[in-house]
Amino acid sequence: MSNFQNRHCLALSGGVGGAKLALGLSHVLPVDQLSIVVNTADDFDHMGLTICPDLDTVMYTLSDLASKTLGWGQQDETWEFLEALSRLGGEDWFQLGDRDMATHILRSDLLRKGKTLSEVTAQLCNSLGVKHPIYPMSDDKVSTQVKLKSGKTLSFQHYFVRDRCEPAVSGFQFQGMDQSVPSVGLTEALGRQDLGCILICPSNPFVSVDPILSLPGVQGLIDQSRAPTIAVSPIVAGLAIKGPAAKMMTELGMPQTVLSVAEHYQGRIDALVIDHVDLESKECIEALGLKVLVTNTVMKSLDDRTRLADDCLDFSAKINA
Ligand code: FO1
Repeated sequence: MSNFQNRHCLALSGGVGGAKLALGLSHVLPVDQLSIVVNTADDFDHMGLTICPDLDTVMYTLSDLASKTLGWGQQDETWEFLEALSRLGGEDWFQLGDRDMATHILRSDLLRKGKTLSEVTAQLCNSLGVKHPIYPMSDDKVSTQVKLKSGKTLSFQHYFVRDRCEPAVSGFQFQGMDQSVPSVGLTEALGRQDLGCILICPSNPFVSVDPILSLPGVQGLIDQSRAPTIAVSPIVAGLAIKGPAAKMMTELGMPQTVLSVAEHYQGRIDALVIDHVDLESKECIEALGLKVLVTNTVMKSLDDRTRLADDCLDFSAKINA
């Protein structure tokens, strides 16, 4: 157990990378000392269903239902629905497993009946035995639009799944952001007197973390909080462990380095956690005024996840001291 004492940790997470650290945190912190706030700007309406990929990845990961190979959806999945859909000529580019479909159908039904996304998330998590609270970043609709160098704009899932992240990006736009407010779970966590750290999990800075930090009022609440904001770099030795973050950096004219991550978050974080392989970047990141923790940030095993969680909590305790 880290010397984080009985403080509260607010973890900000996107999909796969974030979910891994969220799992590690859930193994080292009791239920009342952890809030996990998840990006919902990847969400989209697909065939009348409201799909929430990052919420589902975190929920499935904490309930041990997550696919061990795909990084999304459920393990031991079957695909009868998708095959039947294909036979009917339906849109099968977004692969929906049979068990996963139950989540989308129930969530969509509850939302249609007037429940908020926070209420639905709490109900689904409760049903799956997830004890640590998972909150959507907002109950309002925010949709990431990917601006392409070709001048076109794609919805996020069209970019990420249908077009397999191939088109070169020039920027991002969060549709609906100005009309959205942070969820109660997020605002309450940020207002806690016992908040020990705001931990940005190793998710894509542009499309998973920025939507959360860009919500009206969130940066102000972060600035008011005494808790340090610590980000875990999703880039290790110039590569994104998973997903298009490194490719996006190149297309945005940024070197694929941990220093680029530090510069992207500069002014919004107090510290950055980087991997041993990026040790030589420590000084130039500290020169930006950031504190740096160098540790193993590649999470292959559950031990890796819990160790990184402990390291981040100890690091925040040292910053708080
Ligand atoms: N990602 C893919 O690359 N291909 C898919 O067919 C796919 C289906 C899918 C279904 C449900 C779900 O919750 C996520 C799914 N994802 C798929 C992943 C999803 O697009 C990404 O995880 C996030 O949007 C990015 O973090």
